[in-house]
Amino acid sequence: MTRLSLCQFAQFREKFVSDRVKTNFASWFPGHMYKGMLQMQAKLAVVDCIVEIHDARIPFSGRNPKFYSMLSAIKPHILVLNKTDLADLTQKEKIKKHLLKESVKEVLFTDCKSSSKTGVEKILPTAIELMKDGDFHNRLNRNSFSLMVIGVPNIGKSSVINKLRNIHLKQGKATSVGAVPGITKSVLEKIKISENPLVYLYDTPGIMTPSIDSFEVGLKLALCRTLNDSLVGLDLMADYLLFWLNKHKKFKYVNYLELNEPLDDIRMVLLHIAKQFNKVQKIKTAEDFQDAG
Ligand SMILES: Nc1nc2c(ncn2[C@@H]2O[C@H](COP(=O)(O)OP(=O)(O)OP(=O)(O)O)[C@@H](O)[C@H]2O)c(=O)[nH]1
Ligand SMILES: [Mg+2]
Repeated sequence: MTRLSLCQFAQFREKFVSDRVKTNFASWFPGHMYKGMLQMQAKLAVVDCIVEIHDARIPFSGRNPKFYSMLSAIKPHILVLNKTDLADLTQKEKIKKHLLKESVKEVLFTDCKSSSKTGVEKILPTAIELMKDGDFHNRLNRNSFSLMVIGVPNIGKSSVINKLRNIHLKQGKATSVGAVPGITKSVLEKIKISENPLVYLYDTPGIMTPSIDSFEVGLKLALCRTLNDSLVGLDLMADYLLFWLNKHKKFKYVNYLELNEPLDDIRMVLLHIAKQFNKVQKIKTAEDFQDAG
């Protein structure tokens, strides 16, 4: 039987159960996030449009509800789903339709790792178009207008800003990017991203939703690296990923890890990987000690 047919017949867990279901994801709300939220609210008066960045792999999970209630309810709000290079977007139109039902006025898809078609080039024209619906003409009479980029940690906010600056001003990095959550720690001074019209942008710290009420949402956020791994535990994250891949019939991992068949027990997968990389350690059992004695 081929690997593919084994995938079709395999039986998997229907529910994800863990004895660590009480993991307190909400405990990761460091002081800089609280301070950042206050700074963002204080800047609202001078902001014309909110650009919320989120991870395209989890379009329906983990967005911070405080963003809609406190920030976007009074300003036009664009949702940018970033990291599309890592996401399955076969249902793109469906995702968009669903998200447009909320307070969001437009949904865009971006990939900051790509050097050509990134989608980032659509952000500024979309923001300008949205302003036209409001008192845009009054705004145009002003010297400049400002956008604020918001989102949960490590989602690519600073990367999008640097791309925007590169596209519209042909200038280099203006704000720091890093692979771990919590790189941007405060609302930064305005960064120029376009000359004509004159547009500035505020980068903000990633603000985690203060209460992650669902265990699975917490695990999804952790797998997208918006939470620190140490808070959740790598073994738990790996187990949930395996459960999710099997549940959604995504079996590429079988070939990738050179397994003979899909597995539902993370310990078997980890054992296989350990053997593959020769990361096994011999340990003495009680019997070995008896033999030696
Ligand atoms: N694969 C992929 N990685 C991306 C993309 N955009 C950003 N990244 C990576 O994601 C990580 C976080 O990027 P940042 O721009 O620092 O994210 P941030 O939201 O500003 O993070 P904080 O300031 O910590 O909240 C970095 O390692 C980036 O290189 C993307 O479109 N695709
Ligand atoms: Mg940042």
